[in-house]
Amino acid sequence: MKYIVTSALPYANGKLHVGHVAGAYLPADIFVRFLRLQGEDVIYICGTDEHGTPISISADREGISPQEVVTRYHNSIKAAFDGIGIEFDNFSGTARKPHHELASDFFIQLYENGHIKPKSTLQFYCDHDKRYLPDRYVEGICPRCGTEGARGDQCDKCGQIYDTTTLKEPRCKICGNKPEIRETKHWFLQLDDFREQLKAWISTKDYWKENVRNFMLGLLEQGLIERSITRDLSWGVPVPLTEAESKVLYVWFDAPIGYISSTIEWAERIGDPERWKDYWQDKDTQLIHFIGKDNIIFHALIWPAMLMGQKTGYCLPHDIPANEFMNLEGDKISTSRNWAIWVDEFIQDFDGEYLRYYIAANAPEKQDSDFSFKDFQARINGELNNTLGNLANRVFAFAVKNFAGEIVKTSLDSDSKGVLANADSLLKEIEAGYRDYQVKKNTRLIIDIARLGNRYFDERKPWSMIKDNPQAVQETLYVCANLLAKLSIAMLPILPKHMQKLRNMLAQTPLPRFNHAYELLDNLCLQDTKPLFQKLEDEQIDAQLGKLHSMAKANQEGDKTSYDAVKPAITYDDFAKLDIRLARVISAEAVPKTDKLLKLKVDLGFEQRELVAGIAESYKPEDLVGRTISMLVNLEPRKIRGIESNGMILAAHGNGKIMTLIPDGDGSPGVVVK
Ligand code: B3M
Ligand code: ZN
Repeated sequence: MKYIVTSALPYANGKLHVGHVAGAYLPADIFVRFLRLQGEDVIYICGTDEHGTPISISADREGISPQEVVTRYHNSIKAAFDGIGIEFDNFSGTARKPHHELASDFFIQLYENGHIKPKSTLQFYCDHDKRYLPDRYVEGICPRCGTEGARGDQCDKCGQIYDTTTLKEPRCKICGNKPEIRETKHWFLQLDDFREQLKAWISTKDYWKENVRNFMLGLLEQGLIERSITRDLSWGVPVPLTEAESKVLYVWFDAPIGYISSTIEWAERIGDPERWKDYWQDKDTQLIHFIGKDNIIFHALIWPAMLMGQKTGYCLPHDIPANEFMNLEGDKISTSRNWAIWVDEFIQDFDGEYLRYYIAANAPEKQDSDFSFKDFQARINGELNNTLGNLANRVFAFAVKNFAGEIVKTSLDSDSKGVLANADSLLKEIEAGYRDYQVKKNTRLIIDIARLGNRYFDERKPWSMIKDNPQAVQETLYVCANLLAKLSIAMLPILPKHMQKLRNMLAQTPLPRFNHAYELLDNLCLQDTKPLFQKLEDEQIDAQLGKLHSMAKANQEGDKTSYDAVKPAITYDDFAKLDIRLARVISAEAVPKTDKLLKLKVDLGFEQRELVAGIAESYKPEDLVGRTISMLVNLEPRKIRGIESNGMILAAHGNGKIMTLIPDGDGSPGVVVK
């Protein structure tokens, strides 16, 4: 049997946080490690999702190319995965050429089979920027709740989704002008063509998790509407049709194809370019997609339809174990509110495997779960240190002190036999649990093996027998060392690094099979024994909680600046291109119908200028008149709300306030700042 295991491709538009890890990555990594222990033929595939409007918007905002945004986050995400031992066979990215080629091919095959059709639609068009504006490029007042700053297709405040053209007072996010509504053409995937095939396919999936299966049955019941799969953007996979100039494929159309293109990249990298076909083009391959619950529709409906519509025979998803969400300290994780634990920061302060353990023990498999720092501390200390670590420490210390680390086979009394048999029946349950993605239950069962060992050790009181009955002590150590060997295999998928260390201390082979856990090790000589885990102190946990709350608070007050990623280095020549000077404000007035904008007239000594500045929330017009401020004077003119703006005021944005930068002394207008 061959397996392709995938995890949802993370957007290359932000860093990795614990919610991502809990949803799609750790459960998959654990599953893959388990399959390897079973000797299965498995590849684990992922990569970054590098298209979509948010990435182009980030790039526009920072004044860099989308590729630069993508490279920055691809590297950051990959480093975070490395730090917590998530090991893919290949980690690619969807902006790469082979992916573009395969995605175009997918489109063409569906198109030629009549499953993609064009249709006229109404869309915003900015006459100033001469372009159609995809949903997120438009901002206005929510037609449902009246909130300012609502996105083109969805309001963050009330969560409603609406037709873009119903947005009130729409503005182009690039230039601020009012866009017009124009007719344009887009291409739609005819999902209904696949209805019967999908129904038949789903009917064979009675083993799917309930959340996924019910969701799908509901959708099929409602009927399948066609889905627009093209967008007016320049960043993405160009639509491979001559009449679709300046349009790209919708990010959710090309992203899942990334699972295949990343496998192709893998095959090339291992020097066997056709090898990917052995997996993807074999109908019996078990293709398993690990995702978060918000991605179900794309993986269980649209993606299978896309695969069904290809001439190339690809395997279809065998299972889609979608997880629920992990909250944080009782609240939904939110990157915009900075309410998140970022993996790169976490692994600066803690061992990455502590995160694996806590998330595994608390996995949001059937319902949302919660990450709480106090609970994290309690579990690491209580379960890893005081239970598992304690069993290893006391057994190893005793064996080293009294028998120079030699543990030999002895005859077993009925208690000893009973303990070992109990452990084996737990192992059976654990083995079945891994097959069934039950990481949370397994974590508990493995710790139960350690509990069994501690109880047995306590009851046998080896410290009171060592003088009179060393044979009985040998037996106790033999049983406990074997329990440790068993759990070193059972826990290997969850804590690979620590269990490897434990196995080294037990002088065991690096990569066992799960089956070996049922066998007894007859003789062993302990090596280099050391404590496995470290306790987490209250101060460490308090510091994390303090940081979490202060970051969220700073964010709420508008002080995002200090947490923005530092931009890439520039040369002195780049800097020298900026002409920054002092300017004196001659007059100031509010721009009608806005809260944020002031129209200023300034004196630069050599000339006077008019410009629009977004500082009205912190300054009244009369406060500014007569002040000397600093200004970028060679920014190309821009039209803002119909007013030509010739320059930009420099101001710091922090703690919810805007603070213009003023000279420390009497500077006359026109003086250069450098
Ligand atoms: N990029 C991740 C998300 O929705 C999205 C997954 C793509 S999987 C093909 O958070
Ligand atoms: Zn515009």
